[in-house]
Amino acid sequence: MKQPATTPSVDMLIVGAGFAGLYMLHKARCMGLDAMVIESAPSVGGTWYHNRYPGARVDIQSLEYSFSFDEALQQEWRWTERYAGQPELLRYANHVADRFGLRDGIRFDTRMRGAQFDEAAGEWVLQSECGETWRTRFLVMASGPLSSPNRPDFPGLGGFDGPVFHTADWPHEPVDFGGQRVAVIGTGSSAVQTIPIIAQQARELTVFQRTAAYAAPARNGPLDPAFEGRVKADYKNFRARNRRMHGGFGNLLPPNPVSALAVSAAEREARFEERWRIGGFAILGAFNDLLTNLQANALLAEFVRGKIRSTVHDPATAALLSPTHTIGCKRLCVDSGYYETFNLPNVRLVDVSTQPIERFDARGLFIGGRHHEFDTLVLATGFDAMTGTMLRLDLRGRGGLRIQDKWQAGPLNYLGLGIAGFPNLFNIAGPGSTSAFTNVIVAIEHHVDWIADCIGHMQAHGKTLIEVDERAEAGWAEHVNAAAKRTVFLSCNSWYLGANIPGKPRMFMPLADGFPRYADHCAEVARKGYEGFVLR
Ligand code: N01
Repeated sequence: MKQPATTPSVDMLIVGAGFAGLYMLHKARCMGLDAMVIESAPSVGGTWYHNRYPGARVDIQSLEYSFSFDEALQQEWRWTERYAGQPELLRYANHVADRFGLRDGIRFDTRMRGAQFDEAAGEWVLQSECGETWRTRFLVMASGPLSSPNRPDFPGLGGFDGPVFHTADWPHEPVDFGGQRVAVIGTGSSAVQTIPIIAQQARELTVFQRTAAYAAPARNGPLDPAFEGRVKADYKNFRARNRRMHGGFGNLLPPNPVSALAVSAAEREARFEERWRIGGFAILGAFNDLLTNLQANALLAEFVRGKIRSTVHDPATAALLSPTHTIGCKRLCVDSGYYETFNLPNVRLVDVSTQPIERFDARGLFIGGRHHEFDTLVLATGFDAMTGTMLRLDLRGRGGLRIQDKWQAGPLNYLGLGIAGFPNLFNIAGPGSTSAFTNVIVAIEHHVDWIADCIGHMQAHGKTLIEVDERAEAGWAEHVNAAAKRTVFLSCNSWYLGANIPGKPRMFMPLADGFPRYADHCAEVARKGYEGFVLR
């Protein structure tokens, strides 16, 4: 393709048109910046564009998992269900794009190949996969913490004759499983949501499980208009109260401030039951030490195993479905009929924890020498989370520093927002912030607002460059690690640790310190003139 004589230049280039990219673009425009987004997909929505597998649904209530930055938007949008499904979330993303006139600032079907920092000009030079180039002063990575699907390297998979789908890269045409023998690999959140739906359609469904999942019932249903009215009558304060909650949601049902170890067995059971009936993540707040004390955690784990035993008719299947790791250590799944699905006559569970999947052939796969035959394969094998997308790029900072070298031992950063050696680059909802432990829209709004304030501060003080100080970055890595150590999160292999990807360095990536403390910390940094950053 012929290149224009001069490289187009903008004030801010944003990568990704999911919720983070949309709000960043809106905010940048409100500040008078010349901003644009590049997006690899043909439309907006990010996560909710790609993860369109049957059953995909949010696991935080929609009245909470939605933008708060515009009062008219939050009043006019009507969710139909307590937990919106993927099609409704995608409609919402499109509504936001249209309502704020954002589409003309987004280059669709444009995938970033890399970007290098031009020290002389103090600008980033970004290339697309198709060879287009832009210059920008600020580069904002809004590319999502869960946007690089993990496709395990199963021997022989390429020779499998049937269709292969990944939950995170689902086709746009409807997939008909009718009359099919379907295999699902994986039992994380995506699998837990899609298995009950696929089981209704398929002739046979075989689920290959490496680690059993803890799932709490969503208790999804139509959104109660009276409840919606109450929330919307005081939406501003409702949102503000959520921002003071550990996970950025759930202010109507705060965690019980009592230890699980301080009450009688009967009292404990009653509190667990109460929250199990409410559904979703409520159960994790039944006591204040379920995610920080292994003994307390074990009591909740046993409660959920009891629910599995009383739901699943076949004792051997119930035993296999019963997790043995700490609960919440991998993100708790929120389900609609997951365990019940294993009572259906057409559904089979196969353990691959002791004997892994050996290889595929044209008609199925082998485990321990035994052949399992099926027509269609669904990979629900998750993501190369938090760093996967950035590490696939040719991203080079000051002095040609490659992001792959910078993050060789793990994703060093400060506040999750900036990286030493990568000036004027901001990351949204990535490692080092509470992103994965927060209602992610709350995290996104916080990050975007912080970035906008920071740029406003730079403009007001005649600064053009901001860069993380390496000492602040080292201190932050210790801070993230120390926060994880105060929890149960280091006690199992999760994507939070990078443990789901062979060869990935183990470093606890999200900050487990709670959103309010994190937000206060970021505010304090700003108040002190962006302490820990160097401004020039
Ligand atoms: O991915 P996962 P996910 N052989 O990594 C298994 C968000 N999300 O897409 O646990 C056999 O959780 C793997 O086994 P193991 C949410 O934050 C939210 O389900 O590594 N099995 C696991 O069972 C979530 O946490 C929603 O032993 C293999 C599964 O594949 C995050 O996205 C919905 C394997 C992967 O589970 C990721 O969820 C969906 C192998 N080689 C997702 N490799 C909501 O509800 C992997 N597995 C909003």
